[in-house]
Amino acid sequence: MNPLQKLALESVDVRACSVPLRRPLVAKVGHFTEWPFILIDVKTREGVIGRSYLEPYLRNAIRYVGPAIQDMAEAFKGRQLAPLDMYRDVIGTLHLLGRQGVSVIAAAGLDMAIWDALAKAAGLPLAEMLGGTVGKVRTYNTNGLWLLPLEKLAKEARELVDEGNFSAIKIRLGRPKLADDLKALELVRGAIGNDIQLMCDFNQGQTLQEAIWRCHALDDQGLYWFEEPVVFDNYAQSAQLARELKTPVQIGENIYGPRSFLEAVRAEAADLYMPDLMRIGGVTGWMRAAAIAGAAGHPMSSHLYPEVSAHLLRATESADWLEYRDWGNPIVAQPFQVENGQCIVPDRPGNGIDWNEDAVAKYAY
Ligand code: SMN
Ligand code: MG
Repeated sequence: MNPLQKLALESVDVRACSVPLRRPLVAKVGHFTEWPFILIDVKTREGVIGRSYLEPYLRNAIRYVGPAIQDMAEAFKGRQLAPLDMYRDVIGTLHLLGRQGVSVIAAAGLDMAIWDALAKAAGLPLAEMLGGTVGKVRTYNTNGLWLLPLEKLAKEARELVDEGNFSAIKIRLGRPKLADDLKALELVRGAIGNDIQLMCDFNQGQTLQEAIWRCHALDDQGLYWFEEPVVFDNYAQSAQLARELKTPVQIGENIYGPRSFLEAVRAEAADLYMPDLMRIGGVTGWMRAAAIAGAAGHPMSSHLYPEVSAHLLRATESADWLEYRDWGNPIVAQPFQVENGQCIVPDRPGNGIDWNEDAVAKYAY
């Protein structure tokens, strides 16, 4: 198409499906045997379709996120597709909906799909549209090592490394007994050796008292980072841990929007940050957070959303690690490839997401 042609928003299709998990998730945030997705197709008058998905954790989220997306799209019907304008108008003026929660989630989904449409219309991969290049992004495997019975850990740890010749994997910690966390680490290290980086995630499952006690006890285990040791929005507590501990503290997946992100950085709540596209506000929210993290000198990793996050990490000043999870692979037509622990950002226009419609129909609800 003519690259100078502008796009106008026509309508949005929002669908839900839920994909069975190869390895059920067992974490402090919940137990999941399947993973719900909200699929978004932004249709333009010019015929270009922008695609994105959300991972809302809860099956029922479609009931409230779906209408919020439709309402926002309705407000933009016929207008020029422009994510910054959309973000300003939606986040900035829909005061009743606020700058957190469902409104940001809905805006984020729409934002990612709009950026996809624009990049497609320009004939550029999203990374290039943002001024970067396509290429490789280092990635760690997060596809397992949940709060499982200890005897299952060694085999699964080895599998996780071998699935993509990964150089880093993540384990969830915070078992009732500290001795069991230590045993878990011993078993995993025994299976993968000392050359693989091992991130760990507490999923906010500790009080400050427990976190001080447990994280100090784990501080010499060579863990690559301590993720969300305490509730995510108590920046003062998180900052205390980041100051006290040798192991870097990582937070970010629950932070809503760049303004809250700036508050976390100002509070020195963590050493490392890993925004989640659904909560940080899509591509627009990510790029604003990335400017803050880059200027403040904090490495920035991603949370879920491997396809869009991979493009963004190619355009992020302090880009660190992509979190790789394959739970969405069945519903995307061309899942991203991982080679030697590196994700390959595909050299095709847009964010690279297209639906495997047969699978979407199979898992629709
Ligand atoms: C996580 C992600 C998705 C579901 C549960 C837990 C985890 C992560 O916090 O960082 O991968
Ligand atoms: Mg986490």
